Amino acid sequence: MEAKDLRDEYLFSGHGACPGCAMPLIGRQAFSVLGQDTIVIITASCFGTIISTFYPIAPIRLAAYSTPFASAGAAASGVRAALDIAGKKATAILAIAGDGGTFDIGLQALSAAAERNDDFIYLCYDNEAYMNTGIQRSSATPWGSWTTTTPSTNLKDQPKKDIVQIMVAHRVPYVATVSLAYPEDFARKIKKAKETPGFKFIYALSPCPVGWRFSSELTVRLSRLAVQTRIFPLYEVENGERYILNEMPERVRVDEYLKHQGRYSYLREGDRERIQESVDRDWKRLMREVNKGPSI
Ligand SMILES: Cc1ncc(C[n+]2csc(CCOP(=O)(O)OP(=O)(O)O)c2C)c(N)n1
Ligand SMILES: [Mg+2]
Repeated sequence: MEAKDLRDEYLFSGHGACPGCAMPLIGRQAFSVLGQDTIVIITASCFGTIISTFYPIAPIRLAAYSTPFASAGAAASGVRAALDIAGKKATAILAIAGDGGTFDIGLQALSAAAERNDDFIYLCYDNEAYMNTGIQRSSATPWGSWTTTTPSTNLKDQPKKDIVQIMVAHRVPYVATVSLAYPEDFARKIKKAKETPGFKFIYALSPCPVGWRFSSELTVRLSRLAVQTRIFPLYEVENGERYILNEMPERVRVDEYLKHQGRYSYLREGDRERIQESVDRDWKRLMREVNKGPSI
């Protein structure tokens, strides 16, 4: 494979992410598609603490703006308004937040920006817990999973919040799921988001070896297994109604994904079947939307 031109790279080594962390790879991929004329908005999170504010090192070669935990959506809206007044409409804005900063504390600022259809890309990398502060459960943590606040005696007993449906319900121009294991699909969606005016929500699963308790060389494999098991389907939704499936997964059993992760090692008898049934139900619901087509 031809070596990549370093002029297309905007995230370099020198940051403090753990070995096998998906998050810097997700950021790097998005940055390289968006290019130099981009401002990155970053909240408190592993991305914020370990990559963008790792004083005195600055591994991101783009203008970056750090904002408090709850406010990625509001900060990006403000930067957009300022750039528009300055006549810089072509400058892309990428807000990056984790699942805690998106599903939980940042939800109102995100919803408000989506409702206004403000012109920027919001990228949520979902490692399914508050990792930066020590693996606390979030509303993105899956049912049956271990975290430090859902110990083995009291595993998470609520289903994961469906953030994609929440964003689709805002009827924004573009919502898409992306995976590290499908880099061409990922790059195409970032490019499409850049070219689509208005609000765009990009949602990436971000395997975390420390919090999920798996061996650090398995990051891309788990990203792929999440798609193949239908736990994390790859799809796009245009204007809140047109669903497009990008990858038809072969339906690998969910256990192939669960078995590599220590956070699932406390599952009880029947729990794996319960997870499989829930994934099958969600998949059917998604297929109904995909097959419906846009309502005219
Ligand atoms: C208002 C507020 N509450 C709590 C914190 C502490 N804090 C910093 S990062 C973080 C976890 C972020 O979780 P998530 O958004 O999922 O990103 P991750 O750390 O998993 O990458 C928390 C709770 C904070 N910075 N501000
Ligand atoms: Mg998180």
